[in-house]
Amino acid sequence: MPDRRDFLRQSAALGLAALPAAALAEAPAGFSPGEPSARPAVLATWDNRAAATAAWDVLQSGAPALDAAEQGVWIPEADPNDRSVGLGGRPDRTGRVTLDACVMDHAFRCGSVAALEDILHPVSVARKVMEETPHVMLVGEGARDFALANGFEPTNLLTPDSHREWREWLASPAARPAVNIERRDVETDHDTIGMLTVDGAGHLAGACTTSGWGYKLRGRVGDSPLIGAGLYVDGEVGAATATGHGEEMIRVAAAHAIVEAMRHGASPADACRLTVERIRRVTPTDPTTIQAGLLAMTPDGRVGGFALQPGFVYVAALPEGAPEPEGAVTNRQPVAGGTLYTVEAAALLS
Ligand code: SD4
Repeated sequence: MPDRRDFLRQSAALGLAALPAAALAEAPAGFSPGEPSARPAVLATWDNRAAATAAWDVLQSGAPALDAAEQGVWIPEADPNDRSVGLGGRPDRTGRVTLDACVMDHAFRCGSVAALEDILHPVSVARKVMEETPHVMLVGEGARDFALANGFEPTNLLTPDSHREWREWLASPAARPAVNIERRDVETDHDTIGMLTVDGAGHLAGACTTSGWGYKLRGRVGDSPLIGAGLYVDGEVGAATATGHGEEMIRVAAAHAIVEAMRHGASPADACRLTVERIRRVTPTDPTTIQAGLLAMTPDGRVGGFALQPGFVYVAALPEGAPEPEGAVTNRQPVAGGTLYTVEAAALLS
């Protein structure tokens, strides 16, 4: 066991100096005796209520956390109106829909795919990579070949609407070559899903899936399929996921940074805040032009989130009797045995 001096030294290195003394005295955060248990629980980025409800129902049936996370994110993957995930997702600038996804469970098992084309449920291909191969990550054509060899059907993911919007984008000034063409004003239409789940046994899992940055350069991969950037799960300490401009999350290994902050005593919301602060401190990009929306969960079902810009909304399904999530709760709706909250996360910038 590291002594307190070691711990304080490590904490300073991690930028945790601002934590209250009470938080520093306790580690790891996942096991604080006396706190009401909030299991099972589901947490997801953006207003993904249908996905959170689906995951909640899977947990209510007694299935493990990983099944819930996978089946929860199937909903936006199959929704043609969701322009950031799966079917109907915005293509790259050459008009091809390329998908990024990953899964991770409490036992450090993880799988991932990046730049995958023609497959409706990249999250399930990621799970297959985890379960059926000695690897963690497959990309591009190799990932597609692996999916087809494992029974996934080829599917055209470019819907007529997203094709039309891409053609309009091509004709717009935004499509012309320019310095910093990849940068643009903060989008308001993100809805990449990162989902964290904990089951009744206290096992955590997570899934993250996206079509990535709309009209990105061909070959661009964001944070969502990267274990440690868009998703990280440590079964003893907690889990974290991210949405927003993936380059920023990659820069600081955001999901891993959040989990490490929790390991050193930070609450889920504080761990997200510390990581957002770090992003703002180190980014070479103008922080007012980027978004980072971060979420975290402990094995006892405590949840929290924090964002760089206002407007980051998340959903949490929690059992009856569990404390409400921190932040501005904008909607409460009943789910079997619990409540589904929509929460506007606190933000660093105004
Ligand atoms: C990416 N983080 O590819 C993803 C995009 C995202 O909501 O989160 N959109 O950078």
